[in-house]
Amino acid sequence: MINKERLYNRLLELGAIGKQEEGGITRHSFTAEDRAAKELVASFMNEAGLTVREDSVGNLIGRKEGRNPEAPVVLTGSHIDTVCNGGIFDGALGIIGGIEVLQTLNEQAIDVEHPIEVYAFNDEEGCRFSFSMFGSRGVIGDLQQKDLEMKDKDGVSVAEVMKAQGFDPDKVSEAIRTKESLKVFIELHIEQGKVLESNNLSVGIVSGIVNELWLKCTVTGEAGHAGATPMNLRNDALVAAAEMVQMIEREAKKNGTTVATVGRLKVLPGGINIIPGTVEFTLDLRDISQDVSDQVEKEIFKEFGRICEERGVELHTEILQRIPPAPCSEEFQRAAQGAFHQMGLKPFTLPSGAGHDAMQMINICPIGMIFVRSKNGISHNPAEWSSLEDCVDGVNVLYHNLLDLAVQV
Ligand code: HGY
Ligand code: MN
Ligand code: MN
Repeated sequence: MINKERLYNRLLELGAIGKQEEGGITRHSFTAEDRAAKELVASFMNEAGLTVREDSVGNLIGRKEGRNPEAPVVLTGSHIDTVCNGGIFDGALGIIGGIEVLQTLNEQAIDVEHPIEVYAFNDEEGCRFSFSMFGSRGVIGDLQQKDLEMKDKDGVSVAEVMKAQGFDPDKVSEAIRTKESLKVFIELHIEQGKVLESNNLSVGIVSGIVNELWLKCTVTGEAGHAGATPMNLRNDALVAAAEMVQMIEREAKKNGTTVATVGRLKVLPGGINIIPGTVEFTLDLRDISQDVSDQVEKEIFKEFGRICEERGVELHTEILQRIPPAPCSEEFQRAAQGAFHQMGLKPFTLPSGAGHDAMQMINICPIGMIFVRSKNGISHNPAEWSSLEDCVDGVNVLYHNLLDLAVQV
């Protein structure tokens, strides 16, 4: 049904925005690259015959009208931003795939009862301001003053960059959608793991999304002279932090489902001949079970205390975000299985180890996710890749699902 060439060419065209010398693409929120990407996606939405608008938190939205404009809206889409030096499919596939479905429906002059909208969500990755899903949190009404005051590495706040791009931080609540106005949110996304590939499948149905706990940890020891301070008289913040990082890996490995990552670490003051006085690092902790995640978190904090005691350092932790796991609706999973059968594909269900805007949207409507195979399970890396055939399978499943949901009276 869909136009394969158009789908892939648009993915490649969007994937050319934010190209980095050292490889991959970087498109952070409220940057020139982000603006260029939105202009391009808006042009695709126009070509698809959709009405296009940008909401008060920077989400771009394309809408196909339904016979009943008051009927709850069927939503799809994903995020338009990327991590640093990321791949071209993460987020983009859900946007370009959603536009392709709506353009195909319009070209086939297929009328639907419910309006269908495709969102290009702003700032899902959280790479610029250290908390994620800004755009989808705006849609559910979860943005607070502290979020708008968060600063990037150059000390510029969310509110400041919003104003610089013509947004009014006092109007973020205008992006809110009500529960009554929505039917379901379905997100097409690459798997970013190896499960589909190891089962030799192109697409899968997501059962649920793991939780996400992001912490900022600051270890304070005592800066000192690297030459004149004997080893037994040191409170070296970096050696203490290093022991904490290894302990985090050890605790996460214990149960086989939890994942923990220290993605950022900063050593201060950072002189070759100075014993580090302060170390800042981040922790990203996830599990499909909130109870298991809570248990691992408790163990990690117990061990933090032991290490601080033994090494004479202090630890301050700041919760950057705490998002519960998000189950996908059973009804959607059954509907997706129907689409798989319709397409002669073997229905296969798997959890999502990655976080998605759907984790926010579950607060205002049921969610569903369709995964497309990732080559070697690689993502958040320039080598991220999905084949045209696999992307087409994913978009065709999305086509069946959106159509089934939108035609129901
Ligand atoms: O962090 C994640 O799981 C997603 O890529 N934002
Ligand atoms: Mn990502
Ligand atoms: Mn993503």
